[in-house]
Amino acid sequence: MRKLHWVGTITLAALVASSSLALQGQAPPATATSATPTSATPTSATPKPAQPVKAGATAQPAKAAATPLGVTTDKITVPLRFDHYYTYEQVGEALRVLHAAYPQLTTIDVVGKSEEGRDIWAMTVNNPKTGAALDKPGVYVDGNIHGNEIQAGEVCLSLLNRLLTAYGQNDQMTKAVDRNAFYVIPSVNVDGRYHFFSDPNDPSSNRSFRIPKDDDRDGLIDEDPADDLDGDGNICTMRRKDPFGQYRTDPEDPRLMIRIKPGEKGEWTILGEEGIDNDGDGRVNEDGEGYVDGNRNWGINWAPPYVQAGSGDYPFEASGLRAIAKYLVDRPNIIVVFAFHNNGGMYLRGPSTKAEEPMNPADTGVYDILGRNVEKIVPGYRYLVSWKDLYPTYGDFTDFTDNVVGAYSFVGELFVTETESYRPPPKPGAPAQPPADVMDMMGGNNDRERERLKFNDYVTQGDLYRPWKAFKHPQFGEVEIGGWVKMSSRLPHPFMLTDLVHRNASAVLFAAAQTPSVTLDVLAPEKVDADLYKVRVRVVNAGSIPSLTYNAIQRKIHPQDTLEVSGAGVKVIADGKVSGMPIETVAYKPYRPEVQFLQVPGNGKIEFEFLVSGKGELTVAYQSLKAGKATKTVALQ
Ligand SMILES: [Ca+2]
Ligand SMILES: [Ca+2]
Ligand SMILES: [Ca+2]
Ligand SMILES: [Ca+2]
Ligand SMILES: [Zn+2]
Repeated sequence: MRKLHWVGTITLAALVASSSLALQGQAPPATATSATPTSATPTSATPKPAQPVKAGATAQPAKAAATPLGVTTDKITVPLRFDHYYTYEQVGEALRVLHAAYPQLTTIDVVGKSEEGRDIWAMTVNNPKTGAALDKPGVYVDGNIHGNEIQAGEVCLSLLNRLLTAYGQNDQMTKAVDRNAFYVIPSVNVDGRYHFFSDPNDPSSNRSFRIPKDDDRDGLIDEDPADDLDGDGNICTMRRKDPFGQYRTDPEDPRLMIRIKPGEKGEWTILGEEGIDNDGDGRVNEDGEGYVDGNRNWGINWAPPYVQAGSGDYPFEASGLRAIAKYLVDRPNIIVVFAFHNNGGMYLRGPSTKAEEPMNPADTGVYDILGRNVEKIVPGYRYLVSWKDLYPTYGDFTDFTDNVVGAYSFVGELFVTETESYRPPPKPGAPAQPPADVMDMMGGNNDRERERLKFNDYVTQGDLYRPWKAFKHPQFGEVEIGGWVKMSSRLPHPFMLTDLVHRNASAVLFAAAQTPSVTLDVLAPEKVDADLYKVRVRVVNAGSIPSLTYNAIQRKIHPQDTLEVSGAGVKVIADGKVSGMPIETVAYKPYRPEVQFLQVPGNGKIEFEFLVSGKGELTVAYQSLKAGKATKTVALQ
């Protein structure tokens, strides 16, 4: 999710618990110093401020947390498996084993370093035998800019795994590897990925880049994160028996609570997320890790934190984002971008703010081709417009890739909790309902929660939910701790992961297949006079995506494609673009007739007529930043 902690699992309890605690962090475990497989010493680690802890407010020493659900210690081998999640180190290992298996088709780059000194890896898939990567339409895919949104990384790995393991076996994959350059960064927020696995978390915490911020403006930095009091590796919810509380036990499922109506007797007070008041300021868990949101910190259309929380003190404050920005502008062939997040089942396109409307309608048409097909590739996911259908955002990634990289850009919000359980189809004629999660948030009824608990009980055999358990809290006394575990709610249970990653990687593969595929036709020169020839050149694009976005042309982001006619014994007298049907006209170009500037529309063509004098060989060369090159030679005789 891009902004709200719109947890699919939101219970009323969790909603209340998190509403005042939008920016959560974790207590760093004693062993949380970063260890990277390739760099022994974190170079630019930001020192963690001392945690001021008042006497009597020490969290219970957490016992070693169990391995998170879906994490394996098995050796990573090719083909990659997607019945488990990959820790930060395992993402690196997965890239290394893919590279070892397909050294001729892959390269691994360290794009940059994170705040804690971890490597940010990119894998390029390109077949050098069919040309240099920069000469092919580039497809960029990343994930996990939000530290907790880990399955985005598995989608990236799944894409790589599919392209490589099916190369030479499956015609579409062979064509994709031969025709496109794929640039894949499975984890953008590498510190976030590391800490999500290693630290206690809830499904929505640990999103931030590791840039300490004083969220509550008390002069201390990250001084009061959530605390894993029972040491189970999860940050759950705390509640206390209270006859004056605002909640009572849900009679249909005693694990759930219902807000009391006026006149009803209360039974529970919800104390919020698991933790203590570390700094003794009377508030619990009010200043956790960060908060700098990587998807609000890009150097375009940026707004400061008083406009939009988490945007950082200045654009590109996060070192990883600076590195990735450079990586992208160094690869101007990129024309398609997918950035994966969780959750909600959405493919969002820009613009990110209303002020950027209207989008060029020709670009909208291209997005519609991609988006409407992606909806069919990933059932239940919706193709939406970012600012209008969700909310406006400033300084976000796809605004950067739309307007600086000149790429058709999507945010993929992975996973819909509704896929976990069966819902009867609506009765014919019944009014359309918002998604069940939204209904629960609005209406505070527990229907959806009960469904999810059944899924937990009968399909995951209890993996996803911790039943309430008594705990002696140093500040609140007798409390209970329970609720959804960190590997729930926004992440599919591992048994559902294979399907999710394959379908969403297929969305990328569909878009890749639509990238411009430009060919040149030089029709036979027509002799119009002694030594004077009419040469008709047709540039055809078999992809749905044009050779340059209309936005890029409008904003002059990139040079347009060129079509150049040359030859030792020839001189171009005039040339012009052919238009009009059925009667054609040629609009002659006043200067430098030997070169034309153009864009080749998707599923379309563009034609030029050159008037050439002389004899001998004539070469027509097409060159595009994003659609590659093509050359044809004809003889004038
Ligand atoms: Ca603070
Ligand atoms: Ca816990
Ligand atoms: Ca506090
Ligand atoms: Ca705390
Ligand atoms: Zn996100």
